[in-house]
Amino acid sequence: MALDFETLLDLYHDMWTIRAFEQGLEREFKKGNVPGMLHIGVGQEATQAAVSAHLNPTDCFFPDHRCHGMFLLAGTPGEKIMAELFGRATGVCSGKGGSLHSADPKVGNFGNNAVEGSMMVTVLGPALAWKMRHEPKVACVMIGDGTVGRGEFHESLNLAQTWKLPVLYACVNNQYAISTWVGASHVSPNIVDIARGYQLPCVQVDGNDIEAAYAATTEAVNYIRAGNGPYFVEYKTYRWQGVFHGEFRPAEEVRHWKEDRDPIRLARQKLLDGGRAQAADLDQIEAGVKAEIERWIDFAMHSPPPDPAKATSDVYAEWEVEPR
Ligand SMILES: Cc1ncc(C[n+]2csc(CCOP(=O)(O)OP(=O)(O)O)c2C)c(N)n1
Ligand SMILES: [Mg+2]
Repeated sequence: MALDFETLLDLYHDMWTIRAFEQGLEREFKKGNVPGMLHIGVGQEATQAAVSAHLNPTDCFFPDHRCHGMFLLAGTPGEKIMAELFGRATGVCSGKGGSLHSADPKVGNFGNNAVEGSMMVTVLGPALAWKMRHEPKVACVMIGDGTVGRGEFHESLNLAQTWKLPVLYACVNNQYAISTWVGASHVSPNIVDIARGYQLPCVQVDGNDIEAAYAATTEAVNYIRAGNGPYFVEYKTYRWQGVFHGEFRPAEEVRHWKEDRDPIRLARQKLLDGGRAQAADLDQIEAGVKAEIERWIDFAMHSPPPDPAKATSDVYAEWEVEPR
């Protein structure tokens, strides 16, 4: 399905925001400026942009370990995310969450977790609350192909479909979990084949084609908001790198996904086709985003570390019990 020009241009901007953020972050990580583990989502931008474009601040999403881009697109100021990843007091979680434990509920980011798959169970909580209140909201959980091997995957799909909970399962099948090919550890390399056993609607889509990814997400979200229950979308994609990158995958496979299937390059071509956009304008989007990311890095670098005296603050939430 072809998207209108403005929407496609916005998504192109979003995808560049994610890529430039991740590449800037990786550069600083290699210099030793970013503490802890870092997993980046370069190559998977279309998937994240398509999902983010369908979520409102009153919905919620549980990002996974490659979803810094979704933090940004949800509306948390970029410098606050960058500072968080740098472990600085100006970060969105005061520098205490980092890449794997950050949240910003104001914009619907209910937080990630280093335990793969655990959010698949947590997502059922808000989903059940909204179902009981008859609120047409979406609770989204981002999961990788590796999550299929976790018990939570099956518990979650089973309960969500049995109770018809408003959950969007956004499965980012980048075909590898660390260095294991998806077909080597699951009964099918196509996760929808497995998810379908739980009788919810399941669709597999080209996660590097922004238009296809967007259209599949629209259908899923419309279905969920109409009160029909959960929906499973498998976005087939590829990660360009990661903590362990390159060495375990066939060189030709990596080349193919980077050069022939780059989601940004594919979107750029769609924008240029028929003279809808000028190359110079698209270059300007890229340059503008990159310059902004450098400002965020500068902000992070010049921010103080968290005060050790505040190590135990913000650890537990205040109790807020709503009247029935
Ligand atoms: C329960 C659990 N087991 C193992 C790990 C270590 N680990 C971190 S990332 C990862 C691979 C996850 O693969 P996938 O879900 O396909 O996501 P990808 O990294 O490919 O985006 C693993 C095993 C973990 N974080 N949690
Ligand atoms: Mg994977």
